Amino acid sequence: MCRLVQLLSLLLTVTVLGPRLSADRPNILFLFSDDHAIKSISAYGGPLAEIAPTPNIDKIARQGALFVNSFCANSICGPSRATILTGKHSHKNGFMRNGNTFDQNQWTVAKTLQQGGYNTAVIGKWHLKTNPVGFDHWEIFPGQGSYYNPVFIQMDGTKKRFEGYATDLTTQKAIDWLDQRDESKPFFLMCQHKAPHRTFSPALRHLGAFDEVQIPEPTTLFDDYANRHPTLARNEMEIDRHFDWAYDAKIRKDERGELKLPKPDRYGTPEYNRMTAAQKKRWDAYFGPHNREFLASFETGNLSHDDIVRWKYRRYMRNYLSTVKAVDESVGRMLEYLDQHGLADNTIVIYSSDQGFFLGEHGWYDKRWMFEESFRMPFMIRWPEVITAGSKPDELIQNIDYAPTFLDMAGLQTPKEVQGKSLLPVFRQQSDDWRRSLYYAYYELGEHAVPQHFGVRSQDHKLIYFPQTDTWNMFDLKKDPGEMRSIHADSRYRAVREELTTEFHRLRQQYEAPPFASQQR
Ligand code: SGN
Ligand code: CA
Repeated sequence: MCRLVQLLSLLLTVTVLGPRLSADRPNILFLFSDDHAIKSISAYGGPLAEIAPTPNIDKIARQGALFVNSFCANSICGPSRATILTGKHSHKNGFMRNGNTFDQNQWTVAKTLQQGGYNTAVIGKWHLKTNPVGFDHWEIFPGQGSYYNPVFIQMDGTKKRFEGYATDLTTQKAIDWLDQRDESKPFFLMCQHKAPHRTFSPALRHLGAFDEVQIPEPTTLFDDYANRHPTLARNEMEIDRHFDWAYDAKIRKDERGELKLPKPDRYGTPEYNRMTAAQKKRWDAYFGPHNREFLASFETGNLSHDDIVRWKYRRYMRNYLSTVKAVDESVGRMLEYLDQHGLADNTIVIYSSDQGFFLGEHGWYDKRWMFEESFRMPFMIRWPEVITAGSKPDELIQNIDYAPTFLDMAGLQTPKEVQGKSLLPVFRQQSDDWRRSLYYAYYELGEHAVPQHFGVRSQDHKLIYFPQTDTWNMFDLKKDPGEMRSIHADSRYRAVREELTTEFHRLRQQYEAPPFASQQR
């Protein structure tokens, strides 16, 4: 009976209202950042909720849905972006590691949106080596891009350097494109920031924004890496052992006189070197006195090893949160633009980031791991017509789902080969048969010394396989949310282990994952 009513109402919609005119279809504004950990977004709650500078990003969550179980398929930049464009896991779209080259001949969501009548654009960080295809307009950073006075590649292939701060320039270019877009069509705009990626360089106006703020330390800042895979202890992403003094902590060699700081000090100061004399002056006016104060106390010899780690953690977080502040201001400007131009009702707004990031958990910065902090992606979406404001769906979603969702929202067909699922049933709270587990694959071989690993995550547990050593870790996410103890060998978890192992192999088959051996090169 219920089905009959649904069918009749569908028929009525199609016959009476006709297919939606292209100009009526919703615009899609995809606001995206690089390495934005959910912990640094107030709406996600947690220990930094009080200090995270995200009123505008939070607004999207408040007026739409905040996905509390959103994950990536491969926690690294290029692969996450390739997955978003193709709706497929890395082994299917061919972009498995940052060093790969995106095959722009393959199907992408942008191509179908463009062919389906959308005016399409991407501005900011792209990081896929080949130039964008499927976009009427694009203007992208080469590679990682820079925070200060960045270069943007133009559509004719030339490179232009613009004075200013990358987050602000990306926003302005997105707004300029909106101003001159083809208004007879709905738009799809990807506004993609460099921030808050390393080297965590704040805008000049935000220097010092967190000086008076108490930043809580994660309980695992001094993790000893016991009870888990041995490579955790061999990582190269520790605030203690790998956070560079000049590059990351912003104490240049020329500021130190004769003083020798403990290692590491491998890189220079590329962002500082890009600055104009006026920019350097303001930068130095802030960092100079703080650096002198730290160096003076270091010179006394009274700072313990842990004191120094804590100082570096605070410096890291102040800079990271300051770069987030500029991203949030950008989101605010974009939302304001929609309001001022009468676009807010018919524009779907999404905020996301290519993966998560460690903010001192396990003593780390960076990402790559299938651990929660780097595996999770922020995902929130505002769509007044369809999504209940303030909802917090807990379905397990992944970046393979973005492309089919965009197409479904636009009323366009998703090709069969796409591996993700449209989120529309979740938006409509009709997702009874939603997936119960996620597949993860990380293929890089060296940077930050994170090993290749593959895994499955259910609502409550996580199983990780390390092919190079043929070993496993497993975590009880409810009892051990910090993932500090592998329970893979614990006999009390035998049933869960068997179930998850079966699920892991089932997912690998479903997604047609290649054998591990072929990925070892
Ligand atoms: C750069 C960073 C790394 C970072 C990778 C990947 N070093 O190589 O710390 O892990 O990018 O980041 S840096 O010296 O260039 O900052 S990603 O977001 O592009 O995947
Ligand atoms: Ca990234």
